[in-house]
Amino acid sequence: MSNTSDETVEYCLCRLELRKGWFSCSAACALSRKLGAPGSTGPRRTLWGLFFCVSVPPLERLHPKDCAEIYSLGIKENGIYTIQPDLHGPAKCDMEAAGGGWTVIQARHDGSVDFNRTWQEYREGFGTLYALTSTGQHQLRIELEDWHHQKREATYNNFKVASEAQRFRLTAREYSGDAGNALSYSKRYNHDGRSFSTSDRDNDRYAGGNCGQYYGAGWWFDACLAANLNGHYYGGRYSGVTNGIYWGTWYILTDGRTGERYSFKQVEMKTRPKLFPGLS
Ligand SMILES: [Ca+2]
Repeated sequence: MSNTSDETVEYCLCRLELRKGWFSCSAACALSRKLGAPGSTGPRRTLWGLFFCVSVPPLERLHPKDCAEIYSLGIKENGIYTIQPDLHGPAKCDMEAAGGGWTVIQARHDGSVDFNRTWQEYREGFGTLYALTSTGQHQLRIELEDWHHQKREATYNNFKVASEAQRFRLTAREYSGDAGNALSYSKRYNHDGRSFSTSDRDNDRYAGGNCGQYYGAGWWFDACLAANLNGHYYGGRYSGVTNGIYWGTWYILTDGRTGERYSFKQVEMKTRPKLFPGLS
């Protein structure tokens, strides 16, 4: 196979607009090529979504490695794209926030997905997360929204998720933002540098039990938490164990009268390379 520098290949990317379920992007692209002339560049709207066909030099991979690479190819529309490594389905790309190029790695918009999963279930997604952040330096952006349309964010300029051999240890340093640094709240409540724990795998620093089991979530528990974005999805206020979607530096207060706590309406966690070319 020749691989000269002036050779280009067509790269077919698609933004999926179907609301229900995942859709195979590569299958849609193949079908689109079969049915119509693929020669055009730029967005093409079809029955299945919006397609972008761009000509680029041959890549080492079949697909872009993350949303930042898609952005650097000139595709700057929010959407769901195929990336490699795949996140067990296409990835959601945020091409707008703080310069764009973000690969969404976790999202809570309703209670439809249960985050109280086993170690075995989490490891599948974490393999991808490790691959996304293992080479080069990466940023983490966390966006929180409450039930009154208030939004805040936390950005970590040094973000990494380690391999399974290192129990998917979290690195989240160099904070900036307006939501507060709940991942490094105090010496005892410090999620930075912690291993991941699930209800069936206790890697936390709480000697008296398993935080993952107590709070019913997989998370980088310490002893136990100042933040937990994988907590139970509540419709706002709740009482009892602090097992909701929690960010202790924003809405840390418990209502003294009712004992109620606050859970968030929406959360997104996203990552991109620190040296992102889209940043001016
Ligand atoms: Ca423990």
